[in-house]
Amino acid sequence: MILSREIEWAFGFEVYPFQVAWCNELLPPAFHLPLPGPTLAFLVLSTPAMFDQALKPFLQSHHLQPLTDPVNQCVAYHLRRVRQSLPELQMEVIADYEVYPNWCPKILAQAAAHVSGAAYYYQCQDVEADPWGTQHIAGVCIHPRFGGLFAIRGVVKPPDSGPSRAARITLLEGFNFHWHDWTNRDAVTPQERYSEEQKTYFSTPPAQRLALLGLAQTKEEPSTIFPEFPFTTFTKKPQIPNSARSWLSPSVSPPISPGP
Ligand code: B12
Repeated sequence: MILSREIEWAFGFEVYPFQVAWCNELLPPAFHLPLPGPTLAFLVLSTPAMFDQALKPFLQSHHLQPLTDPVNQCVAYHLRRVRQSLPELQMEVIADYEVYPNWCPKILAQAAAHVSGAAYYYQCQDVEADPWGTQHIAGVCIHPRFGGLFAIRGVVKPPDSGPSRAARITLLEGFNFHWHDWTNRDAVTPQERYSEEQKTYFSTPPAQRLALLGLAQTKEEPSTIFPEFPFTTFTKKPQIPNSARSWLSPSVSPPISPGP
């Protein structure tokens, strides 16, 4: 996941996907995330490493600018940086401290952490015959690796609208009717592409792929269960002819070919 790669490994954050409905189904409407149930959202939390990996460099690089709330400004800076580096995702962020005018939090961070699997939210209802009576007991999230040493920073969500109807039709028709020309694989600009060689391999019917690789084989009866994927058994030791040696030999790199 691009979002994780951008902020997790180098800066001490973790990112967990969840479906909005998982959270909203547990909450009264006042606390619902303002998104359709099927929307995919991401919970972002900071780990102990964030202090050294993100906050300290942030403080050093921003020493000339006014800092009123360093940690929140640092988190906002990193999420803004990710958003700018991935403009096509049009990400929106709801921070843990954001509230509506009536002071209701915009996200219930602990419930979102629980449903995303980031942390387990222990509440008084998890204690059988709880001993607190009417006293208010706040719940607490426990992270499987960091215990209580983490903080939930917010929820990242895609735009409410999503791709247009026309774009969805193009995508689905591309996959169903034009999959062989590979263009539908570029629905999002890929960061890495299949080489022409790899495309040739995956464009070849499975039954002919071993031959493409130059692996000698003798076909026995094809499977009648999946006739389009005939089952073959090796009866000879595979041999590598010259044509395939450059594909299979670790000492020879495959030729670099430009993307489509
Ligand atoms: C308001 C708030 C406070 C208030 C009130 C605290 C309270 N819990 O009542 C004050 C200012 C006192 C406070 C203090 C602290 N807070 Co505070 N606070 C928040 C905040 C902004 C909102 C919490 C809230 O209002 N919840 C509303 C109540 C009603 O929600 P609820 O109790 O979870 O009830 C819902 C669930 O039960 C749900 N539900 C029902 N059934 C089910 C079933 C399941 C399975 C699930 C998942 C849910 C669910 O429905 C209920 C709603 O109807 C959150 C951040 C956020 N955006 O969520 C941080 C947050 C809870 N606080 C946090 C922390 C760390 C603290 C402090 C330790 C800070 C400090 N260093 O002093 C102290 C601890 C004091 C304490 N004992 O709570 C962390 C908790 C982290 C964790 N590990 O759980 C949070 C998540 C902030 C963060 N960024 O990480 N806090």
